[in-house]
Amino acid sequence: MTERIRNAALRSKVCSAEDAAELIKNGDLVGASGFTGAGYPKVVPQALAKRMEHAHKEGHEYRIRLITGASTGPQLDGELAKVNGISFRAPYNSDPGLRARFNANEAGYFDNQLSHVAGRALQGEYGKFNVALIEATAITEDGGIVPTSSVGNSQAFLEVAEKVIIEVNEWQHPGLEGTHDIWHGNVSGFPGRDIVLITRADQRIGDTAMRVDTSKIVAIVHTNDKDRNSPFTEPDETSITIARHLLDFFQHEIKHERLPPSLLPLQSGVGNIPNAVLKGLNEGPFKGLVAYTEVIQDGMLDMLESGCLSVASATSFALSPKAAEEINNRMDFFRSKLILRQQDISNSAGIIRRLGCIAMNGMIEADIYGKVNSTRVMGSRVMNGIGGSGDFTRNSYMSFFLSPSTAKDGKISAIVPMTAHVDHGMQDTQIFITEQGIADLRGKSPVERARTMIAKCAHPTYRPMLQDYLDRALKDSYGKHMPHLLKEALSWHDRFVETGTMMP
Ligand code: 0RQ
Repeated sequence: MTERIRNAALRSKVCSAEDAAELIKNGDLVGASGFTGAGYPKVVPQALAKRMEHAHKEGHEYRIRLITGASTGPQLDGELAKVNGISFRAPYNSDPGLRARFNANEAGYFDNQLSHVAGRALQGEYGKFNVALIEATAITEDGGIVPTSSVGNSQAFLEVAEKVIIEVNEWQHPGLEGTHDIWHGNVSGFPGRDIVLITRADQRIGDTAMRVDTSKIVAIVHTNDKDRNSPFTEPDETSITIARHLLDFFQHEIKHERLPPSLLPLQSGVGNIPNAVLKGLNEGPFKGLVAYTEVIQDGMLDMLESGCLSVASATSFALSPKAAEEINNRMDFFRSKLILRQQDISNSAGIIRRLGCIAMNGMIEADIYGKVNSTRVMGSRVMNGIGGSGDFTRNSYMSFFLSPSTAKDGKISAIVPMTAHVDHGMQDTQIFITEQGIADLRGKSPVERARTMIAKCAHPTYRPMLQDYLDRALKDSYGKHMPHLLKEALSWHDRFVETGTMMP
């Protein structure tokens, strides 16, 4: 513990998780570390959940408002959801138990764009932060807080919170110290933000630790508990086909000099399709690639290993248990090639535009004109949240949505007449890829976009239905610029809710 808490004065703050949890009161606004199942506090939330359960049994309200970097893990979102201990949550969640609470309207939720959260916290949008609950690898001699496997919004929470509770987690490799790049300029405060001078993905501009007024630290808890680390799933046939289309498209763009041979800084979501894309990139002819993204996943480690990728800049890891072990065993090799930044820097619109990133994200559904719903199934049931897909889709040099053309064994078409919710307007979207093909919508009018989307991306089962909709809309729509039959546009969703399939 002495090695991990190097500031002698702060050692007097060490206490049990139960004692630390007692400092979090009913109604408190808590800013916690954590992003895609990495670097979130683990033992204090579990102790807090027990206190909440007890209070609820006694008939007392005991719930918090919780803001994080992005998704956390079962020890935080999962445990608090079980006891209905979260009254409001932002900006991203993937815990199934908490999702069920949102969808039953038993907990409030708002999925901010991930780059906005630190700024919104500083502006007071969420209210006054009572507590920052932050996981750390170590506390330095001068009181610097070294993050763990994610940075997220922790620096902003340390600034705005009245009280700070730190979990020093010995499961996190001590060699993580040095991978972080924490910039102490005015990133998201207002007015007069500083220019964040990142002009290359591999550039370090900051410090390796976060700063806090140490008099605010009220508790330090020792932990030894692992990150969520979801198992890696091998890409299936659909994902491999989608990845192959994308890699062919890259070659085509290079041939037409719209992309350089080393491509551009890559942003990639997590899951089966990104896994297949990263595997394909690693096996393909591309060399000297860099990633400027939110999360570093297994495939990126393989690319660093082979030399295909020279650096991965993100705000978090999102690794399988096997890859987490690999990184721990070979920290010396990986350390110089990984940079973890605050999420208002990893997802900064200005930097994404300056670097000219390539954005690759998944979606729930797109409509024939290329509007995208990333978050709400049938317009009303939230899945995860917009995450960083908005930050990267709007600001990248080139942006892709990659998705199977159907969901739920073909009962749902991912290409619909009109999306039941919109996260990305058609002015922000460019290229769509399904296992059926590539719809390059750049430079096209709405009607041309619709014809291309239907022909290239829709599943053959739904293609004639979409074509029929467009043909009739072209005849009967109020306006013929972006034709719609308003009474029918959402009927596919309605039919699914009524009958369990979009097929008539
Ligand atoms: O549901 O789990 O019940 O089977 O959505 O779908 O096909 O496994 O795909 O894991 O890539 O997720 C949009 C959710 C896709 C994700 C989304 C159902 C499907 C399944 C998952 P089940 P798949 P993925 C980087 C960028 C927003 C945030 C983002 C996401 C489940 O990509 O959350 O991009 N994106 N962040 O059955 C009904 C449809 C459906 C559908 C899929 N049309 N209708 N259900 N599903 N399409 C990371 C961060 O920002 C942190």
